[in-house]
Amino acid sequence: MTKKLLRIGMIGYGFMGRAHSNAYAKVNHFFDLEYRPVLTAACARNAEAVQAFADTWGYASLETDWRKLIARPDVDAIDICVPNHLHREIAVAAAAAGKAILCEKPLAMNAQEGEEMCRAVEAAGVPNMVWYNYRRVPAVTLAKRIIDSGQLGKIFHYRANFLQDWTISADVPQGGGGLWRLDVAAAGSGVTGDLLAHCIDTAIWLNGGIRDVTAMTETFVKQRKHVETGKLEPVGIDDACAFLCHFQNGSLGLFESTRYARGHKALYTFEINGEHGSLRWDLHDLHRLEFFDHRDAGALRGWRSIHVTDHGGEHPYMNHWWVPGLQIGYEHSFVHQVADFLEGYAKGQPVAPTFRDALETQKVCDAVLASANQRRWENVV
Ligand code: SOE
Repeated sequence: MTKKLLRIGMIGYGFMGRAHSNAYAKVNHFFDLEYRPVLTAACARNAEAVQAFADTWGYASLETDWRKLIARPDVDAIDICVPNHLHREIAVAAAAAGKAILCEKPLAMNAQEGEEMCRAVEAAGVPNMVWYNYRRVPAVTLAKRIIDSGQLGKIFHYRANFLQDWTISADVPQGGGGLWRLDVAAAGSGVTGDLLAHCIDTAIWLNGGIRDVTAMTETFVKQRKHVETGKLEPVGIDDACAFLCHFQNGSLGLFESTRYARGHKALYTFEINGEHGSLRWDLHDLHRLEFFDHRDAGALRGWRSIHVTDHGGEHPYMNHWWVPGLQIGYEHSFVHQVADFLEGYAKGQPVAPTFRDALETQKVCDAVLASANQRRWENVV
């Protein structure tokens, strides 16, 4: 059957531009879908860089002004892969132009912007999704199924970490194309919006809403050279953040993120403890889910390490890939997200996390930053 086309206009060409383009290129090889994404146009201000990106990934045309991209009738969906401070304006304009929108995380600089983006996509009735990709690592999706089946019983604890070590040197500058994540004007926050946002998105998905938080943040390097001005400028982002919270289901949460944990490159881990059992997951070993069931027979009771690579519908997404036992990795979480998006698009159904879902994460991030600032508990509102 000839596929219907979803013509993609990609804005940005960094790490995420590559991750998403790769997913669009692969999805129809592995998933039987009504729609096929087509790499119609790539857009960025730097014509030379975007040309090189388009050549590598096979985009058919270029734009250097995102407004022109959005105005193009041959583009159906806008993928926003630019620094956070540009998300709102692009998304609101893309919604007004009737485009579907796939926006890189976090949704926005703060919840106020996020709310405006939600209103824009909802008023326009356009499909929208935010790239919180870790939900679709098969082991994480399996964790969701196990929790939803009630096997863990009442939940008491949820804890998550996202640890990196790439900004320890005070010589790393801030700003510009590569290091905008260190520039508060472009990123909005540091590890809270960049890394904890992933942990919060997964946590809300697995364990429900977060009621209130108490947080601390630290900026270890107070000044860094700014790539654009060439001057030493104050650092406005949080280098590290830890917070406690109450979930709406009564369980307690403990979250930590830093870019100063020497030896850790992207150690995202979570653990959830319930009345009957526990689950834990580690991004560095992402195809495994560890499960403990207290109801197992006494002598055999212990942590199981489930290699989440089996077929037969038991292990999420895996029947689309190789033969049982052969694992997949990071990039596949994006392929799964595109596959789910295209399925929802064909059926006219929303695909989570929508902008509205991602706004919940944004609200928690805002409360975390406010709590650290005010040195007190903050409700998530
Ligand atoms: C930061 O280093 C980063 O690339 C985040 O921006 C991504 O969202 C995360 O998945 C990996 O780390």
